[in-house]
Amino acid sequence: MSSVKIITPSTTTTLLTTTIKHLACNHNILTQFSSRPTHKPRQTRNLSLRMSAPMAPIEICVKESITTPNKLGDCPFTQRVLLTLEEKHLPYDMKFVDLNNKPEWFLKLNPDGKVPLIKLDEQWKSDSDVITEALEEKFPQPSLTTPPEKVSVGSKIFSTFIGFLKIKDPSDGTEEALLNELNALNDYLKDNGPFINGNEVSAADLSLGPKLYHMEIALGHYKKWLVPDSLPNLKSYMKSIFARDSFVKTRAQTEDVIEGWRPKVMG
Ligand SMILES: N[C@@H](CCC(=O)N[C@@H](CS)C(=O)NCC(=O)O)C(=O)O
Repeated sequence: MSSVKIITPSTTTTLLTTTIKHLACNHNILTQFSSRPTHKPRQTRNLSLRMSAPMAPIEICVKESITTPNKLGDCPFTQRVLLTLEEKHLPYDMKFVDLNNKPEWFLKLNPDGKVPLIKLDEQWKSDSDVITEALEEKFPQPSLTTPPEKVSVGSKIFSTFIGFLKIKDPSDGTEEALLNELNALNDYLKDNGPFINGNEVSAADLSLGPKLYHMEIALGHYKKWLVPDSLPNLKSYMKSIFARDSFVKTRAQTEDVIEGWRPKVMG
């Protein structure tokens, strides 16, 4: 704000407007305050500015790590919502929930007992589909909207991955089913990529990314299985999603992903 001290009256409005837009874009909330320059040139005295106040962090209940207390756990649906918050530059405050021993306070907020659970407009909302839509509506910038015709790209990968992970008989067709889905995604990305909606990341990537991360870790660990080199577009897609700052900040620890899937593999 020190720039206010040296500008002339004619440029004041433009500069302040620019500042206001920048701050509003960062924090989504505007409040009023009066400027108090340290030395007061005539033209800026009593100038009233609109400036952003820091936005209160959004409360979100997340799965707690099963290997490290007070750390984020291995829920791909939770990560999807955290990715959305990160990509929209929204502050948030995570409340860790031990899903093996759900606390009373959490069950009171959500009797279904599922995470993610988020507080928006004084209401607790569950389900990552509902939450990400509500976030898009309330905080439209930057837009993460995926066009409706692209929303279901890759949507069968998670269930076919789980099918393959659970199965004991290697020739039962579940690996083939997964490979078919991965091939289809690879072809789609080759023609339309690098992301599902082209050049920019969008909501569909933020949903699929955490699922592919679980697939890579769980199948690597339990089946010694890797995404084949014959799918280069998919491989570079995964690499670039996993390398995003938002992803690194919100990803589960490898050991949590492995432990999280153990009951399915053993069951
Ligand atoms: N459809 C839900 C799925 C959420 C979900 O299954 N969360 C799991 C953790 S990854 C959970 O809370 N499980 C606890 C339980 O079912 O008791 C969403 O998209 O948010």
